Amino acid sequence: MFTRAIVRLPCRNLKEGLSSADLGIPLYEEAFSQHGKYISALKKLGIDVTILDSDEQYPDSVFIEDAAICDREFAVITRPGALSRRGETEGMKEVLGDFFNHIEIINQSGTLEGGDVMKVNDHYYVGISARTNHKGADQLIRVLNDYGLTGEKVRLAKMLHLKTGISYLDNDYILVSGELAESRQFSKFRKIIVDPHEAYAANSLWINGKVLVPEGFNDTRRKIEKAGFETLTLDTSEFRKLDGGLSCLSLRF
Ligand code: CIR
Repeated sequence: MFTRAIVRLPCRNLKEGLSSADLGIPLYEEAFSQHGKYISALKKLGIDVTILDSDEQYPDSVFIEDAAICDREFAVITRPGALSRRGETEGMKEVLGDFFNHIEIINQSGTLEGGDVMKVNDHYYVGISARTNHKGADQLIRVLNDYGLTGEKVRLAKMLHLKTGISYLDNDYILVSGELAESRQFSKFRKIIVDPHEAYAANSLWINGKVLVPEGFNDTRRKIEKAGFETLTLDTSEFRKLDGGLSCLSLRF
């Protein structure tokens, strides 16, 4: 169960964010409204949401998930692999200091983005991607070990982040697409396979018994419901234009 989340408001400069989506330029007003509905949904699920001011310096800063990893006892400040995003972690120490006594840091020359980090019970999967390198992943796994947790690396060929293609729901279910669907590393899980035409919905978000699913991906939503989960849909179309999904928009703990 999660009790808290931290989000950062989208900035007007959002249109300058990194993208490979080819879905057009995100509209600030629309993005702001979608973000507001995301916050409301979290609150309805019992989450106490801390809302950080927007940061015009960093167009992608709304995707706050990439700037930190939050566990129960400790948080880790990442070191984004995307140079335009590296400064997003400035100030995170103060923000996280309100909630955590232990704050760890990923150091040079490791890189790590939170989108590459998926927790399943006491074990973490860490994607090796264009954004997260072996040194960053190894540093994180050492930190996890220090706190009695474990981690393993997952090599990614095409995906932006690990959680672009996989989400752990609950009860041993993973939602998975593309290159990860056949991976032996996830063979022990019960799988909900996301069809290629709905690949974006592989980034769905389990929160306190419900699964948030991006709007417009009905095949995937139905599959999740068939597996016994209640769903709630949210429009994230403006964030999708920047390759961002539901998990990217918050830190949850
Ligand atoms: C980026 O390319 O870094 C952003 N435009 C999207 C980040 C999405 N974050 C995530 O999947 N955790």
